[in-house]
Formats: sequence, structure tokens, C-alpha cells
Amino acid sequence: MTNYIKNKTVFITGATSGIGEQLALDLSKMNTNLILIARNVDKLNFLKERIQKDVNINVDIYQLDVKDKINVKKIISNILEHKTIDILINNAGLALGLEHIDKGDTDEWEDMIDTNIKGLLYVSRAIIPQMRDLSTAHIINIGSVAGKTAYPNGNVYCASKSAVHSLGDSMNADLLNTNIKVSTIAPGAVETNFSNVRFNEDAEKIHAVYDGYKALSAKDISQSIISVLNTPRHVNIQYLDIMPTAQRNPYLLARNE
Ligand code: NDP
Ligand code: 8X3
Repeated sequence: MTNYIKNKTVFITGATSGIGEQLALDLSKMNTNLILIARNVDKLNFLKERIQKDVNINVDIYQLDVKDKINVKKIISNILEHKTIDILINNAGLALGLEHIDKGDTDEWEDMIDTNIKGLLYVSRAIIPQMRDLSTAHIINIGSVAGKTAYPNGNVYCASKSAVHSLGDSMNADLLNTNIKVSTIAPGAVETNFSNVRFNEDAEKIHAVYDGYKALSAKDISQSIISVLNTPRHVNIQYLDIMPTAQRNPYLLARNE
């Protein structure tokens, strides 16, 4: 199979865990160079060592919170002085809590909005201008089934992912007449650290999310993202839903007795 992304440089937000971490590992095997960002610098260092033990590619790491507008701009503009970013993976994101609309914690609401929407915008705003001159470039935004079908108590997280889907459409519209493709990937339940964060390490609640059916793995999503990326220049897969076979939407989940 042709490797269209060989030697490209991929910028991944939220690379220390789950989908982002697995994608970094799998892309390294496709011989892409990597720029990895997240807040936990120890995990970034560990991942860089792990990748470079096996493959001879460039891996740059930056401790960066996507919510930090000033530093996002500063760090990305420093990177762009000596590198080209061909592919941007807007993956960093989180859900905090699962609470009725009149009981939610407003600080958690702000954290989700600031990370999932504003963070994605800050990073995209800093990188897209440089992509305009490339012969091919690609932005992947990680949405969610939650952005398509809102479910009880999901309110602000669902709204934030709905915004990600809408921004994907807008980016595609605004980037007409460029070689920049934009894809929204919308997974259902993926077993990562996502629920640990959402439920603040409450083991019972985390277990309940994935109990009695086979959820998706980070590898399932990473492989799907790579097949979306590894397409000829004229092919733009704009939207992809990926669900566990046991889950058809947030309301239809077939758990074993
Ligand atoms: P994980 O919790 O395993 O990974 C989240 C990653 O995002 C971590 O690397 C974390 O790193 C990083 N991150 C979080 N906040 C920030 C921030 N402010 N700045 C930079 N990095 C940040 O979850 P997933 O891998 O499951 O989630 C990845 C994406 O997939 C998210 O956007 C999520 O909404 C989406 N998604 C997940 C689904 C699921 O069921 N798991 C389903 C559908 C979509 P660090 O803490 O080091 O900063
Ligand atoms: C994560 C999937 O269903 O927990 O976006 O919202 S869900």
C-alpha cells in the first residue's frame, strides 16, 4: 500500500494517553516525524524514548496546555521558524462529570469549553496559516458520538463536541481553494483514560461505562485515523463515525446479561 504520509510532520495534541498516545506510536511506524504536546512532561519524555527505541524519526515534545492562548501562540510560532507542520491532530479533550443541567459545576463546564473548543481553535489558528502554502496538508479534529446525539447529563461535553463538528464543517468551507483537508472523527465508547478523568478515578463509575460489551480501543481509533490520513491528495474524508458494534448510538448499547 502507498504510504502517502511518509516523512510528513504530524503535530498531536494530547499525546500522553489514550487515542493521542496510540496514534503517536502507530504513526511512528508509518515513518512520520512527530511533534507531541500535552501537560504531563514526564509522560511525554517516556513516550519519546519509547518511540525512538524502535524507529529512527524526529520526535519533538512540548509541555503545553491548549487552554493557554499566549503559550500556544508562542510555542507554535517558535516551532514554525524551523519546521513545517503537514498534519495537525486536534485530539486533546476531556469530559468532567455527568450531571444534570441545573446541578453541573460551572468550573468544570469552563474547563471543557476552554479545552475542547477554545484550545482546538488556538492551536488551529496558529498552525493553519503555514499550511496554506503546502502542496497537501490535513487537519483531524476528534469529535464524538456525543457531538451528534446529546445524551442525558452530557450537556456541556456534548455541546463542546457538537461545536467541534461544526468547526470541522466551517474549516472545510473556509479552506476551499487550499490543499488543506479537514476531517472530523466521531468515536463512540473508547476504553482509555477518558472515564478516569470524567469520574475523577471513581472505579465503580468507570467500570460501569465499559461493563458487559466490547468497547473500542485506542488502537481501533488510531488505525482509522491513519486510514483517513493515508489517502491521495484529492481525497478528503470529511466525517467518520466509529462505533463499537455493540453500541449504535448513546441510547442503544447491547450489554451482556
Ligand atoms: P485520555 O484521557 O486517555 O487522553 C486525553 C489526552 O488529552 C491526554 O493526553 C491529556 O494529556 C490531553 N489533554 C487533556 N487536556 C489537555 C490540555 N488542556 N492541554 C493539552 N493536552 C490535554 O482520553 P481519550 O484518548 O479518550 O481522548 C482523546 C479525545 O478523544 C478527546 O478529545 C475526547 O473527547 C475524544 N473522545 C473520546 C472518546 C472515548 O470514549 N474515550 C469517545 C469520543 C471522543 P495531559 O493530561 O498530559 O495534558
Ligand atoms: C466520548 C464518548 O459517549 O462518553 O466522547 O460521550 S461518550
